[in-house]
Amino acid sequence: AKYMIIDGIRADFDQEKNILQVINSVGIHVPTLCYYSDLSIYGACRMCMVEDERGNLIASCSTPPKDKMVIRTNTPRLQHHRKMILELLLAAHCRDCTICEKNQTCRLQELAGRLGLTDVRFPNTREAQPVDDSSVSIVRDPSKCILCGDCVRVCNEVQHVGAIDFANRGSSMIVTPAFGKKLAETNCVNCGQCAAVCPTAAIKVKTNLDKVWRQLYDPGKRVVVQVAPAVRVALGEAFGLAPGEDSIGKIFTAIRMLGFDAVYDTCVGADLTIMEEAKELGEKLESGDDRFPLFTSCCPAWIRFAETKHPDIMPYISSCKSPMEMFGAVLKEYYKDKDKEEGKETISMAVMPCVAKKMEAVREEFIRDGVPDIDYVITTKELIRMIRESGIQFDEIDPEAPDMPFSISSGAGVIFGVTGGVTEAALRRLVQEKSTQSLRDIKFSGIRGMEGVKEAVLELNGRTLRIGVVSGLGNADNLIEKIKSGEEHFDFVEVMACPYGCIAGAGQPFCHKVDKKERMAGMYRSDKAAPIKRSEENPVIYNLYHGGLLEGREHELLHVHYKG
Ligand code: HC0
Ligand code: SF4
Repeated sequence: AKYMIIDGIRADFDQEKNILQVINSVGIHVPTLCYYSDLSIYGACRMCMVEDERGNLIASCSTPPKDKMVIRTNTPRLQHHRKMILELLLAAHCRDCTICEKNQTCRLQELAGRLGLTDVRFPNTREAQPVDDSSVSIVRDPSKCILCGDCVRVCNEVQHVGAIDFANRGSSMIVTPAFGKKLAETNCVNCGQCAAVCPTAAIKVKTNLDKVWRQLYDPGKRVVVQVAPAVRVALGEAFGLAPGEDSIGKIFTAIRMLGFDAVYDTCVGADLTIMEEAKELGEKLESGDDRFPLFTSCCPAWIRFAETKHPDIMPYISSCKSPMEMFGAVLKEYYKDKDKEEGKETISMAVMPCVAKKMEAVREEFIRDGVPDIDYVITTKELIRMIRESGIQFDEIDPEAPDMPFSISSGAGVIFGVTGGVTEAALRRLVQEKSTQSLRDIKFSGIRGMEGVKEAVLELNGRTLRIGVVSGLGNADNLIEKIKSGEEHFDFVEVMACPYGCIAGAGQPFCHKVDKKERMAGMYRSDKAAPIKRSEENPVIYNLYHGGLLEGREHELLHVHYKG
């Protein structure tokens, strides 16, 4: 085996792409700011320097390991070097840490603490920069940017959007949309992945917590809230639970303690989506029109991406609203008469792992008679802030159930939150043979797993179905090009804008790939524990369609025609 000697410790290596990964494997975490293992290596921050036998300084993130290499990670020179870089960065950085949203989660702040910095010996070189809050999802504050470039790379390489880039040279270099535009004037799809990788608060998620608190304290308002599938496996991380541990019951309890009037699970909306989307797929397969597949429609960043980059495929995107919007419409209808009787106004909120949902909620297509079906979207992280602020001890509270009459959802609804989940849920609905074996066949067809592109061929009701599952818009972009060129052919394609799906949405607490894997496993565990596996077996859904408020109103309440 190949090996390196790191601070006197022998470290075997094999597939590791760079020295940094080998160092990690022996339990040493070299400080880094611009290294994010899912992206290409940029090597901008020079923080991860190590020293070789001859005293050369090497950037460990961008140097491949060599057999029998000897390096040291902690020497007087390295210590001096790291402190100096950090001081230079801090000299050019706004230092209002105590009132910064990233306080205690900022990686720059963390490093300053870790290296014991107590002084910055350089004059402040920061130029005041205007804040860009034009987007409904994202706020850019260039005065907090350390030019690590992670946002630029995620937007270009992973998402194929390219809404932001470096501009200018030398000391006036900044990250900005082209031609000094505001973010809202670009083709940004509001996926928030730039904010998810930003180590500081230079790109952050826009918050509307002030307004949410005001609604909660207003006696004239009935504030109801739905919680998205993927929130359950990530929120607990902020309170010491392991990634992937399902804390949905505690989340319901905490939400009630915060003063919300009713709490629901978006998985009910997902069950509704499956009813409509599976029907649409069935009809499409019948029709014989198979030039393009049916694309899923539940991810709003994907919809934006299709509108801006592939408008010609819009007719092939499912007409189903997302689960959040379906459920939002149902809830507004459900409370209509009650509101009149009680002289109240129902405010419909959603807790989402996603920041594009903030944009979806304000789209004109989801505003009926001047009233939006979803009034406010907050992220998992914003709910964490509310819980912290109110002093609720999340680890100590007991789990509760969601409110009647929408208190039951299926396992199919839960797995919407991982890549491949929507497809699996739809197939469970479509397959005629409702057996444990058919559940298993679908599970092992190739649609599960962490890969950004998955393809599956499945026998369904006597015909062969070709399925594509992609997460990350760059993967979607490549797949669409292949479909257009005739190189690939599918009947159904699921797209989620965030790599791995909603579990890794930009509204979730920051985590690395290993933890995302845990979150994914947690979603499948929750499905396994669910007494109902298929959307059509959910009695709540049955009641809504049969003599319930959806009867004859499916088209109006559950479908959408995007105006582009
Ligand atoms: Fe998702 Fe959804 S699964 S997009 O990833 O479809 O945000 O969790 O809520 O709407 O259900 C996000 C997660 C949702 C929606 C659902 C879908
Ligand atoms: Fe790019 Fe997504 Fe950030 Fe918009 S939100 S700038 S599309 S990474």
